[in-house]
Amino acid sequence: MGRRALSLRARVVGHWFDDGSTARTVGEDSPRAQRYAGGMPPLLTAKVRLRMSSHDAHYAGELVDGARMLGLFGDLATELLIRHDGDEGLFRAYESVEFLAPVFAGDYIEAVGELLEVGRTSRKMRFEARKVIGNVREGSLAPSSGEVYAPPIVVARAVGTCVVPLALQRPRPAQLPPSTDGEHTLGTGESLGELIITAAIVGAEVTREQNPHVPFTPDEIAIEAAKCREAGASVIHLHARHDDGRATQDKDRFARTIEAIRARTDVIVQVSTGGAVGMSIDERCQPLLLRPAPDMATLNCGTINFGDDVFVNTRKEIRDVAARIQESGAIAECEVYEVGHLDEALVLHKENRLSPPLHVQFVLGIGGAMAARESAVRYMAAELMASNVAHTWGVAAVGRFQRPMTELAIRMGGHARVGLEDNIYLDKGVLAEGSAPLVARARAYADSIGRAVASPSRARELLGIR
Ligand code: KMH
Ligand code: ZN
Repeated sequence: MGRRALSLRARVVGHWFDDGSTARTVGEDSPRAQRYAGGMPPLLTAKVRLRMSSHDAHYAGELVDGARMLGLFGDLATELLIRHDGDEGLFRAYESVEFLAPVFAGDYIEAVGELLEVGRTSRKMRFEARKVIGNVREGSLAPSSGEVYAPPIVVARAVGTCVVPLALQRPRPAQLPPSTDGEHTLGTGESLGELIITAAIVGAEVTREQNPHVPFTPDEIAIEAAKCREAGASVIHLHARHDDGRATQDKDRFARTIEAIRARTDVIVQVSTGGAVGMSIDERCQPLLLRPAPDMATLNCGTINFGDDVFVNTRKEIRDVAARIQESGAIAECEVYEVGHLDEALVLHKENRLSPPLHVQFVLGIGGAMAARESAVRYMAAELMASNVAHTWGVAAVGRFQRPMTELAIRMGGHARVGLEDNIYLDKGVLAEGSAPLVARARAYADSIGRAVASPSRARELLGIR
């Protein structure tokens, strides 16, 4: 990179993309600006590391030209597009390019690309190239002497947009058609109240073979929780795992995991009392023995076929768990896998077994239970409204239904749960790199319809957590 490259700073303002959206220079507080500035987690990442050779040197003193860094960014963009769309796509435009430090032959360059936003055909990305190792280049030292830069030296940054024509994009599952009943319409986000995003980051069933980003240890879980908080989540739905990934409801393991989360972030912690299929009620309820009690706990409101297993919650057991939740001081969230479970939740409320307001999670798409269907969500939301019970409701849909059902709930005024517990894919054939990208996408959808996202402290108020 020479003097010419160092002086190059390109900025394009008001550029139109294929999908009709505008890439603008934006206010520093907007979600878009935060995302560019590194404040929000990316949807996908790619990385290359390589050594600049004398073939790369272009200017005097073995300086490498800035275009070489742009070449790396182009390779990263291509990888991100192949991962996301199954096609190499095309680089359309750079919105900003900054060359920040010289690169010489012999330098080791690590370049990172991050997919930030996905439009109909446009893909917005951020890039950074860092020098991690270089030659010392001091006359008094041997020409072969080198050094490790800790921290690495940022040599170039850029933000740009690529396009993948619709016909070349990997086929995606059809989205739900927009509602036609006029009861809830798009574009009224401001009137829908704040959105509480719950991140289900661990689960009991999902394995690292299915998605290598599932966190197991307390630290891994806490790091992921903090990323999800940064992306817009205010509640973490929490399971615990042994180091080898086995599901556990062990009280001490939950204590260590919650302690690690608390050390990193201020999210609301909602412990699972469902655990894994086959666990006894005593085993499942161990996290409720913790003091101070967890903020929230799930209350599974009925028995279902759970894929090939049976997830047993008899009426007696449901009341037993409800009593343990009340005794602990945690706030219950009723997990509703079938329409009849909603009636059970309302009965539990009537029996004064739950601290008001009533919180209901519609769990959709479990094999053998209620499918992920818009009509089911509308029916249950309407039933809750008709009950005249103070309540909140949210949707947790599994697999490919997570995205359309999340978006449905967001535009209907409900809340939403996303994360690897329920869905391991960001898109068809594209594994999510943790739960944070799924949270970021839900938040981006809320932003797009003007619905605000609740902070943990605001979510505490909405959920009645003291
Ligand atoms: N793992 C499922 C069998 C909950 O967290 O309360 C139960 C579950 C529900 O995940
Ligand atoms: Zn769970």
